[in-house]
Amino acid sequence: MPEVDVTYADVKFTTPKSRGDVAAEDVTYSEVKISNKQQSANIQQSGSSRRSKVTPECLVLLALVVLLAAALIALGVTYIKLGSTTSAPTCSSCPSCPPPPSCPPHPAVEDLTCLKCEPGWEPHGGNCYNFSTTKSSWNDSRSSCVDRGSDLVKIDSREEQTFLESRLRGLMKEHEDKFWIGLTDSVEEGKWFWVDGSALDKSLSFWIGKEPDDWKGENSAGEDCVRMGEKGGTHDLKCWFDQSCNVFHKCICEKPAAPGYPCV
Ligand SMILES: [Ca+2]
Ligand SMILES: [Ca+2]
Repeated sequence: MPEVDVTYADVKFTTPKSRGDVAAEDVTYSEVKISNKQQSANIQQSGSSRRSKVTPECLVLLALVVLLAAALIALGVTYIKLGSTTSAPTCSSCPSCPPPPSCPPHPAVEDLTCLKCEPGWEPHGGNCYNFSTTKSSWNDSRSSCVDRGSDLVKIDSREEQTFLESRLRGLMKEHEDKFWIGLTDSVEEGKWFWVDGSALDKSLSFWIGKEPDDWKGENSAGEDCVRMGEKGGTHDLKCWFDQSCNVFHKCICEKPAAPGYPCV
């Protein structure tokens, strides 16, 4: 049964007290009926109004939730990226900066300034040189170098020849006070090889005058070993002579300088 009808019945059985009351009853009935209709209409309007207001609010709320979720996801991704970046420290190439523990040590800035030579050896260009004070044959001279972890000098550059030629000027006491170097053609005449087995580079030859001449006046076997030096010096670095290997001379030994700490 509809609620409006119930309200109508309740009003109908109210006892009238006068004509004026009847009129009032009718008015009441009419008013109540209208009132109930209005209430019903209000209820319906309220219901429909509530339904029409909730839908946009829900949509806005839903949109906000979606935006918030997206923001949280983006924030999480950013955090993970930052974490991976900070957990992998970069390996700086700055030589003076200590590398992070996870990085390999800096490549040894090879201690060219810290290369050391033993007492009695002169450093030059990463090598150590010893200028002997005693004289012996070429073979014995070489053996004395090898016994000290070196060999007769091999001249690899014009710069090295310049250094040695200049150095000998101060060491030679007389014209014949020359020094053996590690060059020989004892295996095959005219084929000059250094003690390390490499052939002589003709562009880095410093023969003086008509040398090598393999002169046999002193030894019939000729001259298969090389000595160097001019007491008064040379203007063109040329001061090599071939000489009999049995002649006694001083010698120049050479070996690589050893890296060492501390630098002093
Ligand atoms: Ca050399
Ligand atoms: Ca000669």
